[in-house]
Amino acid sequence: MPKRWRIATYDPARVAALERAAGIPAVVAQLLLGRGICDCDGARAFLDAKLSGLRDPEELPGAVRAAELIHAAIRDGRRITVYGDYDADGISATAILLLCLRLLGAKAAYYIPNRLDEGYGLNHDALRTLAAGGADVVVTVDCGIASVAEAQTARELGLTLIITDHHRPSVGDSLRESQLPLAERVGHTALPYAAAIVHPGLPQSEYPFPGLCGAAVALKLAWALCQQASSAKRVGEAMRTFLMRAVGLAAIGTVADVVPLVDENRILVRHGLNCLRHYPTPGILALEQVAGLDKKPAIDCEDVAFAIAPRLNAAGRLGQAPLALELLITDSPERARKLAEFISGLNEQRQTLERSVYRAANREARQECERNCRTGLVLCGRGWHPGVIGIVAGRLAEEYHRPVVLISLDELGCKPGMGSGRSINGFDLHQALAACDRHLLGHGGHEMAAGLTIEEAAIGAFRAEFCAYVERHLSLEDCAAELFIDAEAPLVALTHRTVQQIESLAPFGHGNQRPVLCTTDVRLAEPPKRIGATGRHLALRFEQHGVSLRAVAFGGGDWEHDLIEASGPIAVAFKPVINHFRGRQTVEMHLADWRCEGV
Ligand SMILES: [Mn+2]
Repeated sequence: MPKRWRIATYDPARVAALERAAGIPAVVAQLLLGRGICDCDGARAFLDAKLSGLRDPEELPGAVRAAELIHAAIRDGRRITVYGDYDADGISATAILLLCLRLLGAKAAYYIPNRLDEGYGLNHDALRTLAAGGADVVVTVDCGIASVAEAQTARELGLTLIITDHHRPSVGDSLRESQLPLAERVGHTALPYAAAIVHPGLPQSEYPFPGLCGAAVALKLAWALCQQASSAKRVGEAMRTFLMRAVGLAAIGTVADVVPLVDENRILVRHGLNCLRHYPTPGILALEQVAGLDKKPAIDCEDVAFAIAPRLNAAGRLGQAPLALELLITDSPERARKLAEFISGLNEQRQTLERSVYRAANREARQECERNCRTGLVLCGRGWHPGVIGIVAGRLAEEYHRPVVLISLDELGCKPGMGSGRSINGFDLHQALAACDRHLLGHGGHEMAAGLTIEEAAIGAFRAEFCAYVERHLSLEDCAAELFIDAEAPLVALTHRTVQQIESLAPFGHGNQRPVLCTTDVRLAEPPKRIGATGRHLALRFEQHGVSLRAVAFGGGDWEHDLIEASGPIAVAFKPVINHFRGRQTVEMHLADWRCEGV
């Protein structure tokens, strides 16, 4: 299905004013205005993204109280366990807090639940195990805010519970009758009882930026701990080095959790990418080496998203998250190298599993879509590895542009099915599951991604209700994929200087996408050439009014035929990039889409 192009509108007078005031090229001014930055000061702050732009940790609700409680526990020699999560954000968050506690001389341990047999978040059995093992204080990272009943268990076990999280709390009305007295109600939400809750986005919170990931919340708490330990805003040298490492780890969590790269997240990632290079833990260094990143002059968001985070996640997906954590916190380069190699092996295993589930699920998806073109997909298969169904659901949601739920059925048919769903822009998956929850054993997540458990026998009824819900809430128009285009710009405008300025809007990612430009009246300067081992990509050269530029269409190999057939001028949508090759820098286009003109 062809994509609809949506070109951002703009006001030429405002573009001209910002162009003059900030001394930047018109297209850059237009890109900034499109990102809601209207004046010279805003443009400077955005382009500089200084580390000092991070808010003081004292401003984060709960951070001061949590830090005080933790310091008291350290002073009293009480044992602290950091309770984390098995994804890249949760592992990074656990590493940050654990390194900090050890630096402060705490008796600190960690616990990461097993994705395959415990699942996400606090659970009763784990808390009992921790209490029996002598833990006094449990500090959650990247989880816990929805664990109303589990917090009660912690209390009964005599544990001091400190929750740090960034997920949505439970809605009070969704709690079972028996749980209601256990929760503290704030408006419509129900919070677990805890000695402290550190969270950037609870209802009635005054914190200006709720978009922090779990690792960034952990970083703020660690920073508050360091400040209190130093009795000063400026911390000593060892703590400073630790905090720079922690900024690098927080950047991994931020990119991996796909939170919007604006405000504090943009600052964290911009500086964190540098910290990963200049203040690496032995584990980060080893990861960079196994992924071949050590040869690059700098680490960018794509390196984190496609090389570092998937390796950490692979460990969790295959039930080995503690190894990824050990990798991040070890002091030994030798052990780091071994762990990094082992985890890369797990990542290759994950890729193989993913391919096989993708093939099976895609076969089903194609048949379903032929039957009904405007509804969601609920697909299930026996033995699909539960650790990869989320990634495959994401790929299918993108390909078919509709919400997708994949359910892994137990090999023996005795345990309930485990499902994972991914959504598309404008469709709230969390709400959709809540609307069908009478068929589910449990579910959790947010707008774009969610998990569920379901009895096998209930899948048919769930599918019918879920698909009916999708049909009611998704128009035919929503089902057509859209391409957002930031601005029109002729090839002649793509000078080295301008494209370099566009690069300074980086780091790019969710919420701050690499700009897409378009232009018309373009012709092929030479026949396109398939490149890549299997000819998946296309190398091209475009020409417009005497200016010619090289372009690459990643995954666009199949366009070859149609592009040769297109006789007249075409319109192209593309991302301008600077290509570094053998010490030379050239402007290049990454082709996103194209169309014949006059149709
Ligand atoms: Mn997270």
